Amino acid sequence: MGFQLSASQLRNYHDRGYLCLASHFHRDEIDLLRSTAKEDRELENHAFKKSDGQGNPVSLSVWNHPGDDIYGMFARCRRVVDAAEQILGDEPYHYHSKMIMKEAGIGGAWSWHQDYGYWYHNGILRPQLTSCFIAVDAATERNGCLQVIPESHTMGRLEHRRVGQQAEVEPERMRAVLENFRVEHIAMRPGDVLFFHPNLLHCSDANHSEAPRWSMICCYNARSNQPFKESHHPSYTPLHRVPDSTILSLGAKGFSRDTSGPGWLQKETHQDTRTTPDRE
Ligand SMILES: O=C(O)CCC(=O)C(=O)O
Repeated sequence: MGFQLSASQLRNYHDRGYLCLASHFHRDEIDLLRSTAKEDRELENHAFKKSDGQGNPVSLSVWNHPGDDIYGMFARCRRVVDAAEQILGDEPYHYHSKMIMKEAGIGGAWSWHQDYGYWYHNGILRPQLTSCFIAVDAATERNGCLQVIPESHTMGRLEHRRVGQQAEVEPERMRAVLENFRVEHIAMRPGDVLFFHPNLLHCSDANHSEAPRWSMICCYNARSNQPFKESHHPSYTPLHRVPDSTILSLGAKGFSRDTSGPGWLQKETHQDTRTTPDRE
């Protein structure tokens, strides 16, 4: 194994439902991802907007398979995949990645939710997945950093309902959670990462600042937890890990125009499962 979390880091993840790793990516690596992504017309062409129910759009691109581009190097590098393997206690496979483009002044909010609130509907039996949130831009309270409720993953999967074009935890329960648990704002510098459990409650505010807040989130499922039915995200597909050094040696390679592509998700597909109440 090329990268190892310490026993106390793993314990923190399992106890609190998340783990922050400061400067997990070096400055030149994250600068390369940022400059490539912000110039990448394919990434932009596949972006779709969802209303946040508060008057602002949430803009994101979602793809299923990591390729040989810079995004694939981040999603396949040992610093991420080996950590995911330790967290899951099983071989991880790539479930999907997304770029969240929370633009200055307009980027929308995300309501309180658990990712397993909707992945459950994709035929996944156990919450044995993990997400790696990579700060591409700095994330602060002002530009809508992620907020989490430590230990909320121990509540199990909660009921969700539709708000705008998103899913959120049913309000009566969410009010009780907020009265009894502490909210933590996860301020991050570019290159910091946050691994989090699929039942961890999280949300983020709209971006009312002048600073964009882009982030890339890579999600992994355990091989033994592959879905029992087909959905818009893949079942087990071997993940070819790359050495960390390939990020810089590859350079500024964005998405290609290849017709097969990385398995882009369309707005309709993504909305279907995430926001339709009777499928939540
Ligand atoms: O980027 C954010 O602020 C939240 C993203 C999120 O919650 C999600 O993709 O499930």
